[in-house]
Parts: sequence; structure tokens; C-alpha cells
Amino acid sequence: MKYGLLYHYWGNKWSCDYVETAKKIRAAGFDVMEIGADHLHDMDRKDIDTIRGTVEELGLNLSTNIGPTKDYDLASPDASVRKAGVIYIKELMEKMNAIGSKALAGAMYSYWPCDFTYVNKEEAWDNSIAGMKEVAKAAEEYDIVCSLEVLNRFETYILTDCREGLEYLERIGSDHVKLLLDTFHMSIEEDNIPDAIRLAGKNLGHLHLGEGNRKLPGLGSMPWKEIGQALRDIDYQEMAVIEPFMRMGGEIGSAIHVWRDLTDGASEAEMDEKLLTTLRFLKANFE
Ligand SMILES: [Mn+2]
Repeated sequence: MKYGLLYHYWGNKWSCDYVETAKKIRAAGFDVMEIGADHLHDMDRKDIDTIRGTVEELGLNLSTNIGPTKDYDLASPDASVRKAGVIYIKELMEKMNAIGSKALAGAMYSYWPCDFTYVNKEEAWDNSIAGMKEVAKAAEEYDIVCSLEVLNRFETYILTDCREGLEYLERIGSDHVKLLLDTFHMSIEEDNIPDAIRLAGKNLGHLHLGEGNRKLPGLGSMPWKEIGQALRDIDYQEMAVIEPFMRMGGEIGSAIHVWRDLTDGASEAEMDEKLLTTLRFLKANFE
């Protein structure tokens, strides 16, 4: 298993200096930096080469976190929006290939966050699946694995539990399209988190880790020991990326609805220390 961290940990904006962040993530002992799809999509060749050079030197892998805007919704009733969505993801994959990222993870099957103005689920599934089949072909060409994130009911209506995710995958039928399970979303929707991981089995392509209140693993009541057992049961070898949201304010605090400080007033040094602690904690429970 390769342990990772989403890029935003030290800030509360949907942006960062990826070279500096890569160094900090590596220094904290992680194997993977998860970057933002929109950033990569808009990056020029020079920035891509610089970041690729840095992560190769550090021995860091890259995963790409996607939550398309509504203009790129593959499940939209509007055919021109669906077409724009497929083009966006294909352009993104070209950049992923250039930067050396083989893992695309998130709600690429629709958009995020959902505003629930259109919720015809059957029609949305048909549209989304048609688009994802086109995306799957491109993924196979680039040898990129698309891991579709199962979210909770407040953020999507398309895929809200593992069983539903597996039904969707069956209709795609590509070994380059898998599921992303996130312990935070699972804590809301699944009957039993370890059982959902076992149900996903070899279809689990990516994992997001966090407590039910999105704190770092080990700071809440998530059954980490049992989750570790489930991951060993399915022989999970892919990326496990921590996706904590603990800071109030800024773009992220507002988008994620962080309405109190979940860091316990931690200083920068204490935030770094918390990362070392959480990684030790995860390895103790998972290995
Ligand atoms: Mn997630």
C-alpha cells in the first residue's frame, strides 16, 4: 500500500506551490502527493516538467483528485455539457500522462458539489455511463486507472454506497475503471465500513482516509483496526490517501463546511507533528 496526502494540508485554498508541497509531503514520510485536476488541466508544459522532475527526484507518486464543475457533468441532461465533460477529462489525461500520474480519483462520473436541481437518477446513470465508457477508452490508451468516488447523500445522488458503485462499474466493464471509497463518506452511508471494503475487493482502485468529522486518522472513532483487517483481506496494494479538512475559513473551509477549528489551535509545527503521528498510527493498524 502506498500512503499519500492531499496537497492542501498546509493551507485553506484550492491551490498551492506543488514543488514545496511535494518536499513537505515526502519529508513527512508519504509515498504519494494527491494533486488537483483543475490545476493540472490548466498547467503549462514548463510547470508540468518542473513538478515531474521534483517528484521523480523525491521518489513520490502522483494521484490526481477530480471533482468536475457543473459545466463538465457527464450525467447532465444537456448533451453539450456531457460532451464538454468527456473533452475535459481527455485533456486532463493528456496532462496526467505528461506529469506521470497514473491514478485519476474522484467524482468524474458527474460534478461536485451537486446542487440537486436535477435528480433523475435513471436518466443520469444512462448519460453518465455513456460518457464514462468514452473516458474508459482513453484511460486504457494512457494506462490510467479511473477510481470513481462513492460520495454521501449531501454531495451527490449518483453513487452513494459501495453496492451502487459496483453496479455502475459492471455497466462500464473496463479494468481501468474502479471505485474510490472514502471513510468519511462511508461513515454516513455504509452499514459496515470494513464489509464495504471487502465487498469492493479487487474493484477498489483508490482509498481516501479521514475520520467522520474529516480529522486526521486516529483523532476520532473510525474503526481503523478493522479497516486495516479488511484491506489485508482484499490484499489492497493501491494508494491510501489522507484527505483531512480541519481548518476553518478560506475557500476550502467554506466549500467543505468547516465551521469550527478542528486543529485544536495547532501551530505549523504541531500540524507537521500530527502528520507524523497519523502515518505511524495508520501503519500500525494496516500492516
Ligand atoms: Mn474523498
